[in-house]
Amino acid sequence: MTARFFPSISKLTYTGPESRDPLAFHWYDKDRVVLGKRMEDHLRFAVAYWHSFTWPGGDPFGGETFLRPWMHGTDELALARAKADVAFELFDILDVPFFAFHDRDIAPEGKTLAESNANVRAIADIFAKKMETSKTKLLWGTANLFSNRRFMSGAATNPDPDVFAYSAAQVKNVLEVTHELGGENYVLWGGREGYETLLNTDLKRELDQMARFLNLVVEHKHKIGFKGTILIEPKPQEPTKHQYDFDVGTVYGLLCRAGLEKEVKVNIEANHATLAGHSFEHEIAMAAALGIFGSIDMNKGDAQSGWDTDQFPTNVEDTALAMYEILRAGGYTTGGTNFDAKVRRQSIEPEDLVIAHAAAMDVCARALLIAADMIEDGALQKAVDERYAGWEVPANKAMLAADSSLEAIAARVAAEGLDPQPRSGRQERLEALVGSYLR
Ligand SMILES: [Mn+2]
Repeated sequence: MTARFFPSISKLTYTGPESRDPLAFHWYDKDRVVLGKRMEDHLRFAVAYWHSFTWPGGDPFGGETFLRPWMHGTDELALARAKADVAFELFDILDVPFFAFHDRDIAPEGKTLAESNANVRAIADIFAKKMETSKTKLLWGTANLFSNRRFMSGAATNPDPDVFAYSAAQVKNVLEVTHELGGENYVLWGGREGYETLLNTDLKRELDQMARFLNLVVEHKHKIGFKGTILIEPKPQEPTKHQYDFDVGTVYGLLCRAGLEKEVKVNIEANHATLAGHSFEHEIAMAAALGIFGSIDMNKGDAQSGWDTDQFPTNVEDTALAMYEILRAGGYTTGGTNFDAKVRRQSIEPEDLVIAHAAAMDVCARALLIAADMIEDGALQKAVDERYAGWEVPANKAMLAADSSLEAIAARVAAEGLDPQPRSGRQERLEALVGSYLR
């Protein structure tokens, strides 16, 4: 194959909102300062290796449509090297600061785990060399503990202890590779950490296995001096019928049970949030409230489909509400905006990959500007502050203090003759206010 997969496309630049060139940015102006920070530093975009370079365009009714040249040949490592060339070519065209990968995305599985791990290291060495001259850094690495049939009953939660051991050894390798590449996070997605039927499942035992596995990962992180964040990516189901990392609230419960609520954060995916029956902004706000907000996978589902369609974001209002919650949470620390999204199966041209990312970056940038307006104007926050203003009164604050009691509160209600009067939640007024920032 040729060295360049996108021969006619050069690095995209900001041309302003008036231009209609699909191979340019109209809102993403990386050096523009928003709330005291460059747009690029706010958004911290990442390209996902899996969807962009490894997924062949199949669906349950038909196979490959993309026919990527690096997916056809006999020398698997040579193909993996060619794929790495294409990946860094796209990173450069998009001018993105980050990328993210699973071990199996970047290198072929060998006959043994040792061979597989060596393949991952070989490609990681190529990444390291490329990263010396590329601006693109590693947002996170992760181990694929779900594709191979050995993981069909789970990884850490498998009834077979040999699979637990195999998974631990695989994670050790990818965590170390992520550390060596300067990765800012390490992600655990438990796609098969769950069950199909309770009839064959010891739920408590599996939760105990999962808790110990998480602790093993955190202990090793500290042992090797990895300063990045360990992230869990919640998802309610698909592939398993029920997943233990159902949503942010459930993950927080798992973390508390494992004693890791101060060690591990969440990587929240928009489509996973909606599959769990939540809005994306709900999951972000919940994670922030619980002190475990880490990073996001920015994609969306299809409103008419009940599965994970992993589409690039196109809805500015929805994205603005998510960005508003990210800004309210103080923005990212080690996290970023990872496009865990894929082009549609019929979008077979190389150009489609570039345009999908560029348009999504624009949606996020525009959403960031709107969210920044909401923050700067302060009217939304003011309405919330006013709604809870009663809690600033010392006698009311005292009810939440450790020395309060039902007796004392009841005595005060009697003494003051309290008779609470309902007040409007003003939802439509606030929704109209949100609409005003979209103008
Ligand atoms: Mn994801």
